[in-house]
Amino acid sequence: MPRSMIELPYQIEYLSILDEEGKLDKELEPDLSEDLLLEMHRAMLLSRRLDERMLNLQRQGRIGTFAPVKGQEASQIGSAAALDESDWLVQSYRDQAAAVYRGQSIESFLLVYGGFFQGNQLPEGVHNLPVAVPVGTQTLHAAGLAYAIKYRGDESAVMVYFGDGATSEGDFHEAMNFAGVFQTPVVFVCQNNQYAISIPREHQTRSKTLAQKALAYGLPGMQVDGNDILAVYVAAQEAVERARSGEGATMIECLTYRLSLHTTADDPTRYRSEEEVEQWEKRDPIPRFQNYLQEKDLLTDQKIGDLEEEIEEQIQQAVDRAEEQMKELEAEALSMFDHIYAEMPPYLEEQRQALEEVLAEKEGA
Ligand SMILES: Cc1ncc(C[n+]2csc(CCOP(=O)(O)OP(=O)(O)O)c2C)c(N)n1
Repeated sequence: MPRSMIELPYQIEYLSILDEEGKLDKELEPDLSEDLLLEMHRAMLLSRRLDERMLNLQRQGRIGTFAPVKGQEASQIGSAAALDESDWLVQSYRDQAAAVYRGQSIESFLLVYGGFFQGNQLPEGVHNLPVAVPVGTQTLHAAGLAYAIKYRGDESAVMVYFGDGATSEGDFHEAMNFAGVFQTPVVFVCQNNQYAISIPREHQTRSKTLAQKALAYGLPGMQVDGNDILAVYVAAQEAVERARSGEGATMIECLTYRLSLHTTADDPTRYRSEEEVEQWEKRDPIPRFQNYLQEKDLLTDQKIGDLEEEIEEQIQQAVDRAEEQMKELEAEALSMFDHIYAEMPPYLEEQRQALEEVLAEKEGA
């Protein structure tokens, strides 16, 4: 029989636990502690307010370009919450919600986006990799890191974030293939926020889902409502368990939406409609989770108000500390030329000299 069908044993499971109003599917509700639920809620709110504050700072010229998380908080916090401290988080440029949840300071991000590489020096014990900006490259870092963990016989998992656009990059496919072949403990979390800058998801692939890309590499793939933090948590928890118990990698596609700008250099009104944004605003992950927590009597309007004040204060203190540090680090600005080339090319030598003169002038002023 030269022509016959090969049966493929896989399907893509879709998971949603909280609907758009935050109403619960009781049968699927995970058994999470009150502390964890409130911690996740706080982290989402902190990220939302940090986005707003950073946008103001950028517009005032106090930091440079950055990528807001707004809309994707559930995808990031729900997945990061399934990790232990000893696990690793491999982040890209829109993942500060998860990175801060994992113990990275707010100041470190303000420094990085203020142009100070020192922000990328992560504290001992925080198992996050620094932000990777080249799209998709971090998937390979994660595959390699997970290979090292397996090689050493450790039991940690690695979680890596990337967008829908990154699935069009060769790096993503190499990383998935490597993870499949070597059964490395990686959780690939695709935050499908529907756009790669102005390119809609439909123009990235003809595949019905992004999760099904996993099947070609012999990995399980799952699609979840990425604005439903409970669904994201459950999927991530299962994938992390699989990784830790030696069963290898998983890909999770979180269906979500970037409610804000691609970066502060972007104008999304040029490529997407107001109606579309409004549709997704109705699925905003934060009010949805708040409704659920209020239904469970874990949260009241009063408590949310108190939390808002506490978060505002926390962010203000971080901004003050970061701006103080920026002033001090300006004096060391020449160090940006160190550790790049053994022999500096002439054009950089010129730039270094020019900066040296500017700094000397400032010093004398
Ligand atoms: C290798 C590479 N090519 C192009 C860019 C420019 N670029 C920055 S973000 C981006 C879109 C990425 O979209 P996606 O992976 O969906 O992530 P999102 O920004 O939506 O979170 C592009 C093309 C880059 N940073 N790296």
